[in-house]
Amino acid sequence: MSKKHHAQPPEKLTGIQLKEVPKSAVGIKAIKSALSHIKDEVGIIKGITLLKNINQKNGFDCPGCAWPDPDAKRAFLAEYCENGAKAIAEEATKNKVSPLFFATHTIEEISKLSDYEIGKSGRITHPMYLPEGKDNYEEISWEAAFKMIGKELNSLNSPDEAIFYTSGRTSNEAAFLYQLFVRQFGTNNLPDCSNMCHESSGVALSETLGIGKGSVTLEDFNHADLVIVIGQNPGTNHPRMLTALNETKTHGGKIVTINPLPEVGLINYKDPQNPLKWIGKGQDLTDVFLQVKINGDVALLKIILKLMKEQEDLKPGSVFNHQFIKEKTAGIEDLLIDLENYSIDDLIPQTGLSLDQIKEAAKLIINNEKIIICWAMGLTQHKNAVDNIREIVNILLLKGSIGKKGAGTCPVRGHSNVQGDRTMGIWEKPPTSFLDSLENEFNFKAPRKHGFDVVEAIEAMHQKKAKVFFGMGGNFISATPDTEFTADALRNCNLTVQVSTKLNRSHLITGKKALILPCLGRSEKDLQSSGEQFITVENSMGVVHQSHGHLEPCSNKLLSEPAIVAGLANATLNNATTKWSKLVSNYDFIRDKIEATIPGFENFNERVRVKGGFYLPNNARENNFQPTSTGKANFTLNKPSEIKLEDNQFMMMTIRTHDQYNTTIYGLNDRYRGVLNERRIIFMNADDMYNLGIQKLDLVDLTSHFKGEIREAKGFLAVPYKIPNQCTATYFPETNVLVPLKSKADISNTPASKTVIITIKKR
Ligand SMILES: Nc1nc2c(c(=O)[nH]1)N[C@H]1C(S)=C(S)[C@@H](COP(=O)(O)OP(=O)(O)OC[C@H]3O[C@@H](n4cnc5c(=O)[nH]c(N)nc54)[C@H](O)[C@@H]3O)O[C@H]1N2
Ligand SMILES: Nc1nc2c(c(=O)[nH]1)N[C@H]1C(S)=C(S)[C@@H](COP(=O)(O)OP(=O)(O)OC[C@H]3O[C@@H](n4cnc5c(=O)[nH]c(N)nc54)[C@H](O)[C@@H]3O)O[C@H]1N2
Ligand SMILES: [Mo]
Repeated sequence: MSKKHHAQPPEKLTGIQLKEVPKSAVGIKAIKSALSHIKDEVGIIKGITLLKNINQKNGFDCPGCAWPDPDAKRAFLAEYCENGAKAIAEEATKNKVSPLFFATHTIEEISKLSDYEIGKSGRITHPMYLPEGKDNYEEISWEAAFKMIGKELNSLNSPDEAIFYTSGRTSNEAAFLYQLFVRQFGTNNLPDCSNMCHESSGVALSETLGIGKGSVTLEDFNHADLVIVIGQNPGTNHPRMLTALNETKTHGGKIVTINPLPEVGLINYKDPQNPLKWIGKGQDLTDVFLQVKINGDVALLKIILKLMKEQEDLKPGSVFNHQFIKEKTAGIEDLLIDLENYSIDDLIPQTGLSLDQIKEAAKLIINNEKIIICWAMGLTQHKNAVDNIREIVNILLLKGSIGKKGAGTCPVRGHSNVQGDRTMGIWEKPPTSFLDSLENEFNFKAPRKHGFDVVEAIEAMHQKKAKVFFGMGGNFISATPDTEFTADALRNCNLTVQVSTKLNRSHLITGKKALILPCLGRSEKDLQSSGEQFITVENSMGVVHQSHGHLEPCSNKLLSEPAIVAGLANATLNNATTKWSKLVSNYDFIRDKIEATIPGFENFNERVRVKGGFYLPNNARENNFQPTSTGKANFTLNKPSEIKLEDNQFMMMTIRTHDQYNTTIYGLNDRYRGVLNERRIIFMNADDMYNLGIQKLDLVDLTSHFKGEIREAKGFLAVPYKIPNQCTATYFPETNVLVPLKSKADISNTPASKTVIITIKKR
C-alpha cells in the first residue's frame, strides 16, 4: 500500500459568523457575489467577456448545472446565475499549478490543506507523474504518460481489473470515444458520478415509464397548474430554475415545496435579470411548504395517495383520470389494494407533519391536472430512494399528468452533461442493443458482462481485484462515501490516473504510481489539426446543443478530453481497427459515429449546428410507454422508510452549501442559510440541542452507526436551525467519512448519503 496521505479535510475551524437567514434569494447580492468571485479569480476584463458568452447560442455551455436554456429568448444580461459565474471563475482562474508548484510542495503537505485551499491553488498546466515511493509529482511528457498507462493496462490479468470512472462534465464526443476505448480494451467497468446521483431516478423511471430521463420541457413550466419541488434546493444548485418557477406563478400556477429545510430560494426570489425587481419584496414562490422529516417522503406521498383515493371514492371521476389509466397504465388494482395496508395514523409520525398541512397539498393535487414534479438528491440518496421516485410516478399516473403540456416528471440533473454521458454509453450496465450497434459499426467483440458501479468499484479495489483506476474528471476520493475505506481502496492500486482541470484531493490519495493528465475546460478554445472544434452536451431536458470555448487555454500543454482518449487508445490497443487520431482531428467525425450507433442522432452534425440544438426522442413525453415490461406505464408498490432511530440517535443528511460545486469549494459561506466562513457545522433542531445540553456553537463530535460498525468525524459546531427534530444536516465532503459504503439504495446502489444515522457528543 502506498503512503497514507490525508484523505479527509483537516479538522481546523475557520472562524464562523452566524447571520440571520435571508428572506429572499438571488437579487443584487447574488450579482455582487458573482462579480466578486470573477474579479478575484479571473480579473474583470477577461471575466466580462466570459460571462457574455455563457449559455448564449454561440457561446459555451455553463459547466455549473444541467438546467436547460430557454429555446427561444435568452436573457439580455446573459443567461447565467451566481453559481454559474462561480463555476466559470473557478475554471478560468489566474492561478496555476505548474511543475514548480509540485517540486516545491510535497503531497503530504498539500494533503494537510482544506479542499478550499487545494482548489484555490489553480489549474494544472502540465502532465505530472508520481513515481513509486516518491512524495513529489514530476513533469512527464504526454507520450511517456500514455505509454505507461498502456503498459500497465496490458499487464493486467484481465481487462476487468481496470476501472474507468467518469464525472458528468465530459462532453458527448469525449464520452463516446472513452466508452468505445474501454469496451475495445475489454470491460464494462464504467462507473460514473451518476451512480451517486440520479441513478435511483433512472431505475425508477425506466421501470415505470420506459425511459430513465424526465419528460418535461422548460416550456411546460409556463403551463403547469401545479409544480411540486421535493428533495431539491434549486436556489443554490439550479438557480436558473427559479426563473421557471417564477413563470409558473406568473401564469397562475401554484408551487408546493417538500423539504426538511425551508430553503430560501424556494420561498422568495428576486429576478437577477430584471434590475427593477432587485429592490422591493420579490416574488413569493412556495404556496404550501411541507417540512417533512428526512426520509419521510414515501409516508407523506402515501398519505396523499390515500387522500386522493378517499376523494375519488366520494365523487368518482373527480380525482383520477380514468381514460388515461385505462389506456396507458398497468397495475392500478394492486396499488389501490396495497394502499389499504397502510393507515394514515401510522404514517403520520414518519412525516413530522400534521394531517391538515398534508391535506392542503393534497387538495392542490386533487383539484389540478397539469402537475410537474421536480426532485433531486433529497429523494435519490436513501435506502428506499427508488420507492420515493416510483411513488411520485404513481401520483402523476393517477392524474394522467404525464405526456401532456404542463405536466410530467422532472428529475433535475446535476452535472452539466451527466445525462449526455449516459446517452453516449457511460454505463456499467449497457443495454444489449447498444453493444450490438457498437460491434457493427466498429468491428470488434464488445464485452457483455456488466461492469462495476461506484460502490462495487471501491469494493473491488479494496479487495485488490481491480488494480488500475482511471478518472475522466471528477474527484473520486472526496465525492465517494466511507472516505477512509475508499482511500485504502485507491492506495491498493498499482496506478491511479486523473484527467483533471484543477488540483483536488484525488491527486493526493493515489495508487503506488499516479498520473495527472491536465485537460482543456469548457470555456477554452479546442484546436485540433482541422481547426477549432466545438463539443456537444445534453441538458436535463434532453436538448443536445453545442458548446464553444472562447478563451486561450491556460497552458499550451493541455489536451482535450477526446485527444486524451485517442492517445490512450493508440498506446493501449493492438491491431486497433478504429482510426482514433482521425476521429479526433475533426469532431464531426466522432459525431458521425455517434449518429451511426445511437438512436435519435440522425443528421447530428447538421442539426446540432442549428442554434439552440435539438430534442432527443422521449417516449414518456410523447405519451407512449411501449418500452416498459408491460408496454404500459406501470403503477408500483412502494415501502416507507424502515429506519427506526433510537432515542439518542439522529438522522443526518449531507448537503451542499451555497459556495461549493460538489467537492469544489468556491468559498466558506452558506449565505442562504445564514452561515458565514465555516464548513464544519451541524444544523440541529433547537429542542434537540436543549435536550442534549448543547448550546449554539458548541463543539461536537459525530459518530455514525451502521450494522454494529461505527465511524467518527470530529470537531463540528452546532448551529440551531429550523429543521424537524431528530433530523440534522452537515456538508459533504467533510462528513463523507461517516457514510458507510454498504448503506445504499436498493436496486440503484446509490450511497444513502441523506440518511446517515448518527449520535452527537458534546466535547
Ligand atoms: N452551485 C452548485 N450547483 C450544483 C451542485 C453544487 O454542488 N453546487 N451540484 C450539482 C449536482 S451534481 C447535483 S446532483 C445537484 C444537487 O442538487 P440538490 O439535490 O438540490 O443538492 P443537495 O444539497 O444535495 O440538496 C438536497 C436537498 O434535499 C433536501 N433533502 C434531504 N433529504 C431529504 C429528504 O429525505 N426528503 C426531502 N423531501 N428532502 C430532503 C435537503 O434539505 C436539500 O434541500 O446540483 C447540481 N448543481
Ligand atoms: N455525502 C455526499 N456525497 C456526495 C453527494 C452528496 O449529496 N452527499 N453527491 C454526489 C453527487 S450528486 C455527485 S454528482 C458526485 C460528484 O462527484 P464528481 O463528479 O466526482 O466530483 P466533482 O466535485 O464534481 O468533480 C470536481 C473535479 O472535476 C474536475 N473537472 C472540472 N471540470 C472538468 C472538465 O471539464 N474536465 C475534466 N476532466 N475534469 C474537470 C476538477 O479537477 C474538479 O476538481 O458526488 C456525490 N457525493
Ligand atoms: Mo450529482
